[in-house]
Amino acid sequence: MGTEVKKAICRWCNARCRVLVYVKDNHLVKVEPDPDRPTPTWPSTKACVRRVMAKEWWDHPDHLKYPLKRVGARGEGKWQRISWDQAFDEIAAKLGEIKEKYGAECVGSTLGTGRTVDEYRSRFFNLFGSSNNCGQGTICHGPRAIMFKALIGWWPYVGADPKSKCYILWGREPSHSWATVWYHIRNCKKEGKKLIVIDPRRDESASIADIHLQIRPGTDCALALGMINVVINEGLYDREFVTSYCHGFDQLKEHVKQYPPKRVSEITWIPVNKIKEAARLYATHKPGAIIDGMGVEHLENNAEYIHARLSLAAIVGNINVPGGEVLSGPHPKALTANEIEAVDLMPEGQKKKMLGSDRFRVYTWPGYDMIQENLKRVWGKRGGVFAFDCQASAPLVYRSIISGEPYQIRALITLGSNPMITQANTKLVYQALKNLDLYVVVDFVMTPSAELADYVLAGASWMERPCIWDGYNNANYLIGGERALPTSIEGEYEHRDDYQIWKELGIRLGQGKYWPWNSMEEVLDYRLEPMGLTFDEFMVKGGVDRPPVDHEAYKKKGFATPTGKVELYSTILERLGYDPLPAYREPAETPISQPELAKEYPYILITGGRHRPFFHSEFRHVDSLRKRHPYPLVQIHPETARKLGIENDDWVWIETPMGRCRQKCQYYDGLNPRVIHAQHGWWFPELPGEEPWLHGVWESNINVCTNDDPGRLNPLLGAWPLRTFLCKVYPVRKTRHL
Ligand SMILES: Nc1nc2c(c(=O)[nH]1)N[C@H]1C(S)=C(S)[C@@H](COP(=O)(O)OP(=O)(O)OC[C@H]3O[C@@H](n4cnc5c(=O)[nH]c(N)nc54)[C@H](O)[C@@H]3O)O[C@H]1N2
Ligand SMILES: Nc1nc2c(c(=O)[nH]1)N[C@H]1C(S)=C(S)[C@@H](COP(=O)(O)OP(=O)(O)OC[C@H]3O[C@@H](n4cnc5c(=O)[nH]c(N)nc54)[C@H](O)[C@@H]3O)O[C@H]1N2
Ligand code: SF4
Ligand SMILES: [Mo]
Repeated sequence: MGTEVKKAICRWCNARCRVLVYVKDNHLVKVEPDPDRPTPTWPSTKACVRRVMAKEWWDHPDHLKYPLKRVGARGEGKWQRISWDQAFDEIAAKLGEIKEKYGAECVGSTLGTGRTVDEYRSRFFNLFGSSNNCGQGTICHGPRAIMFKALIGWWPYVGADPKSKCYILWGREPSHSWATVWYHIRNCKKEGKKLIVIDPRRDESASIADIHLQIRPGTDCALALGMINVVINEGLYDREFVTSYCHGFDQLKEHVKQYPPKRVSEITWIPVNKIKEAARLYATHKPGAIIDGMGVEHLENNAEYIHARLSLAAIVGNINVPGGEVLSGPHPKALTANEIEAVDLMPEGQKKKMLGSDRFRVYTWPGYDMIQENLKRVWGKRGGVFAFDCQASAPLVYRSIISGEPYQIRALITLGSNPMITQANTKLVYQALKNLDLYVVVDFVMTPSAELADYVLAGASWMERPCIWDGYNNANYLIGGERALPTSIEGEYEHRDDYQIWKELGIRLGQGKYWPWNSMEEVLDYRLEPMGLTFDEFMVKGGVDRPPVDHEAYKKKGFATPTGKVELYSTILERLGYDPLPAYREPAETPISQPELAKEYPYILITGGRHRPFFHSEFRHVDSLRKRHPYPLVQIHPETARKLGIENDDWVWIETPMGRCRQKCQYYDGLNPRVIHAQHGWWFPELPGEEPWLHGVWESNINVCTNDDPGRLNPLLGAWPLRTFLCKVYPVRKTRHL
């Protein structure tokens, strides 16, 4: 066989570039940008160092080839190769036993940032009868997705639209996190469009912005309410849209009287005139789009911030106009991921057992049912992927494993996440994983989480599975990617794709009739059937389908909310027992809320601003990438650092009341001197895997310092904070290690 070229979609980061995978005799040669499907990712695909290292990643000795079973004690690092049949048989038997003895709810799963194919996970768990899936959706995109759906009846899967005249990057730094948006924003600036950046750091976006609001971490909700106050007081809102299409404007108007610019300035550290300037610029340069990110989703007050910022976008008239925030609805024909998740097969009684569904009612079953009913009425389909829009609250899941309260989760399956690094409060996660009866990890390499498992299964990467992508069923477009490489080659490696894994477990647990498709390609044929195409035909036609968006749809059908309007005053939140209007709350751990603690821990810690070339905890083992960024970095204002006797490049301890870890100091004057910014995602694959090392999980992993106390979780969502902690920093005494 000669060289074949497969049209795939890269899932090594969220850009999801369309790429060509060159394959010779079933083996990977290289990954190149796809010139026939270039927009909008072309520049970033071309420049991408991860794409270039594809072969190095694939051939790396750490790349798992076969399923492994633990033979020593948990965490001892002793493993035995087993067959997939043995793995599936034993795991399914154990899951069945737990279900029988304790109930299906005692089995859960952890999700990562959504680069896996989670509709099959959902299907498996819905059929199994457990809704205890938990993970990153609760703090990443999920908050915006569910709040938007509750308040406005769909989530605009916001990229960057060239028709916008003004952007707000709100807690989003695309120069590091989202190359395609960054490329686009820079072009827009050249065309004279306006840019407002709201970020405690002055990074690349802020340096080209018209206005940079250097906000005190954690106070964004107050700022959004203050901007609404200015827009209303100065009459800068869209009267027609507000009168005809918004519910609760008068209540909002009354409510924001509590947030005059002066008070908001005191809360946020932003000068009054800048708050006013930003509100005016945004309200008068239309259409405009707010592109918000993890700077705001990782806050205790995240749901309320989203509510406020959506209200701001609505009253100035930026909803559904071209270049604004556009609700596309689902793809009109193809079956969505949600339609094959089998959500309705989950028994009612089991739904209610989802951990957190009594306390965090928006992001769990009660809210899901209420919200989706409206989406179905207007769009004909539900929105989103269930596994992402409705999750158990992870901090409660880990606590249940340890305490047995309200019941004990006994088995977890981790597929596509690395909770020992990425979940808040690593010590708690560690205790929980150690306490499980069964822990299964599906991954590409031995991560610190995998080291604690009973079974580590060698997962198939995006190159080994086909896909269609529709923005987690939030967008109306489809892009397709072919399977480029076989999932196994006899004598070389044996991987399994997500579909095979969930299906094989499902079949062994009596779900056989629900898994009629033999391969992922067959499921995709089924999903594209309403378009009159097979998956192969779709790919031959280019693998992209972008139906037009009807910007006027809401005028005919109304918004998919109970009132049919944008709910500034939310009837859903009211029915769920929450404040129907968004209010600012001071985060639990700041110099204002905890002045005593601040004497010992005087600085505000923010974590996890993205850094290239890594993606969360991934790729630390890939030499060509690691050379570009060998160590974890903590950004400290030089004034602060000097006061503490810290030189640029010194190793320093970062300590919170939860714990400490060390990173290298990077002098950074783009921060307020009272704020410290530490990277996340760090472990050292080169250090031993067995305990106590676990590949250096305790060395530089900032989640040792983060706090997921249930009292701090967002009351609507159960989301945990990853930014805004009190900390101190001090030099590390020189050691031989590191
Ligand atoms: N302190 C702090 N913590 C954070 C953040 C922060 O800003 N600060 N950010 C949070 C956010 S937004 C997110 S999304 C999370 C990310 O959290 P995670 O998703 O847990 O992080 P990743 O490192 O991407 O972990 C993914 C793991 O899955 C594996 N993997 C990748 N693709 C596949 C696949 O296709 N199949 C299988 N089987 N495995 C795969 C990778 O090898 C890796 O080990 O981290 C969160 N954690
Ligand atoms: N290179 C790389 N790219 C990635 C990822 C990666 O791990 N590496 N992860 C991907 C994932 S899953 C996600 S979710 C996205 C996230 O990408 P982004 O949404 O851009 O998130 P971050 O870079 O974590 O944070 C954005 C900004 O928030 C600021 N910030 C911190 N605290 C606050 C606050 O209280 N208020 C405000 N307004 N801002 C604050 C930080 O200073 C930072 O500049 O990136 C994706 N892209
Ligand atoms: S890793 Fe590179 S090629 Fe892959 S999706 Fe991200 S930017 Fe695109
Ligand atoms: Mo994320």
